[in-house]
Amino acid sequence: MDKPVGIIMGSQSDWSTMREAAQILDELGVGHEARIVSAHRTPDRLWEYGRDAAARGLKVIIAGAGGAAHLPGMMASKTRLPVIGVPVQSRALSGLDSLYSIVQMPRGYPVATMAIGAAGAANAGLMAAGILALSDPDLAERLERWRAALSASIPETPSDD
Ligand code: RP5
Repeated sequence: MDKPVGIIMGSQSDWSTMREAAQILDELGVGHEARIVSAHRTPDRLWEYGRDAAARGLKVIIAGAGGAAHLPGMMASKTRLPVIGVPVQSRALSGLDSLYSIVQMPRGYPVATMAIGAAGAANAGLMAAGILALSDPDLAERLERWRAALSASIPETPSDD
């Protein structure tokens, strides 16, 4: 299977959040790879990943980090591929630091920033699938079915259980 989506994160500790993106992509049959690429701890790895991403066939990058979360923005500065940023919930400031670090990019280098934490990571997977579905009718149909199933799973009345 092709792997058009790269999921990168600043630390092993981010994986419990970022695997939500991987799970959604699995459900939708979208190939992906996952790598630990830290803006601060492995800057050379970040540089090489961004330099080679498009040539390797990646189409979208999902980047998650917490705290001083510079990974998504730095990756956006290194590749023209769309970068979706996930602010990982941090221990000290509950992810507000991550959100602010990711969302306020300077003009010219956008990062599509999701919500803090697991919901943001899952939505990053859906956003990546939506981008790829623009040029993949089969994936578009799978995404439509996924959305319809979620909608159908929501009860119309609340339960006391
Ligand atoms: C960031 O620092 C990572 O993205 C992670 O969210 C946070 C904490 O990393 P660890 O100390 O758990 O490795 O670089």
